[in-house]
Amino acid sequence: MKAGVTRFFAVCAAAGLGSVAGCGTPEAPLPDPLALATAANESGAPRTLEVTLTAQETSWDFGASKPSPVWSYNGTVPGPLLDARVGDRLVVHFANRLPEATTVHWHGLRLPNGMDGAPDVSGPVAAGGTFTYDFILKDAGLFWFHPHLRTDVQVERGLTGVIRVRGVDEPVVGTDVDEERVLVFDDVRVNDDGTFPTYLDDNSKMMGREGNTLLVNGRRTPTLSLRPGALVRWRVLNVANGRFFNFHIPGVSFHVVGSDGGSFAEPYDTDHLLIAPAERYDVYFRAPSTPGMLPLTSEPYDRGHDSGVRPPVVIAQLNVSGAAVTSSRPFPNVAPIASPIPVGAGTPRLPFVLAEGTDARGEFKFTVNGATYPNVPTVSTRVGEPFVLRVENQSEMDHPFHLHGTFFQQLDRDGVAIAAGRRVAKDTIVIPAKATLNLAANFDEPGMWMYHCHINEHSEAGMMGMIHAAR
Ligand SMILES: [Cu+2]
Repeated sequence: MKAGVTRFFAVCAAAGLGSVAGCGTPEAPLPDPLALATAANESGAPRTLEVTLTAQETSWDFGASKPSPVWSYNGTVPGPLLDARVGDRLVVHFANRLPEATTVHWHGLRLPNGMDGAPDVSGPVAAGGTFTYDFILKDAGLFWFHPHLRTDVQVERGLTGVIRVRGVDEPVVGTDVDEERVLVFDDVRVNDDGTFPTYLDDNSKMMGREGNTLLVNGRRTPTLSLRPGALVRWRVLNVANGRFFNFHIPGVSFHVVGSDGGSFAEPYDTDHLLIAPAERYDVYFRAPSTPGMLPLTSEPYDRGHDSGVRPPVVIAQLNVSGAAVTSSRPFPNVAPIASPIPVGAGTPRLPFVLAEGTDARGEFKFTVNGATYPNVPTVSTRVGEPFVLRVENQSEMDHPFHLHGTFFQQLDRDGVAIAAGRRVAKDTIVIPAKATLNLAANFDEPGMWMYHCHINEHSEAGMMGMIHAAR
């Protein structure tokens, strides 16, 4: 945007005079402050998205007295939205201009093992180094990318981005829904002068660091405009290190149609939507029919160690205004993407026990099967052969469990079966404190696939391991 245009928007937008006479031209609408950056497609080939992605130091305004020294992909927090269709080829020319090594992990995508960005599989990308990621987007859904090295620090500093892979029968804005947004929820902890604290307190080490600044698409407590009565689709993603969001809008019910890489055969309605770090949800709701301001809050949720004893926090304001929508579109029909993974008496069961404790020096440690990564014994399975991950959480707090390279489907919790219509292709799921979940999975690519808690402080403190999928 040119400087003159910027000044026009600054003056007229601040005065609330968007298009009022006397505020001059241009005719262009005000820029959407929540629009995600995009990356230019460098390919002319059909069904190919080819982009350059550069991890670099940038400054970004989180609302502190000074901008923060973030690490970003292509200069924005979050990084660019990569928009593609299922079956497309994605080529990413990655350059690391950070002062330390990193990788790019493509969270939730099924891809060849060497493209997964796991540093112990394909090696880190050194400071100043480059790597080209190149693979086919096999599944529709909302996915994301982030480093898989010093994840607690590198993700916190701003290295996140979104991949939206559209399916063949996606609802169309203007025909099936009135509007659609991709919303990236995050929190960062910044000092008054915008710098990042270097010291991590004990509570952050134990619970995962929660920030003092809540962000939607990189903006602090923004205002989102909605037309009265509009049918809205939100595709939401939580990229926070440790915070669980428990969304609530007064008087609004969320119609939940999908999560991670799948759709529910039986969508459900809820007025509270819990989303743990790294999860995604695909939800619809109808905006209130009367104009006004509504808060989007995160309501208390106890994820262990008395973490639910605190007031709600406001994440954003919803400004319901403008011409009312009278079309009263119904919620779209969404076909389930995944079919059930067959599980029988002979299906192999792989046990994973999650626990917390302290090491000999008194530091917190988070273990899988009694060990911390990289000392957790690798377990083995075979490509194309369904297996069941039996994940038992012996600790006093929830852990969002993430598996690379494929999806899983939750079969039960503590022996109580999940209804078939509520099984969905997930890559990240909350294992509640003291609970046991059975998850059916099946790799279609060979290799060493990581699994870990997606509270980044926990995976860095040991709650991580590998599954070997042999041919
Ligand atoms: Cu954890």
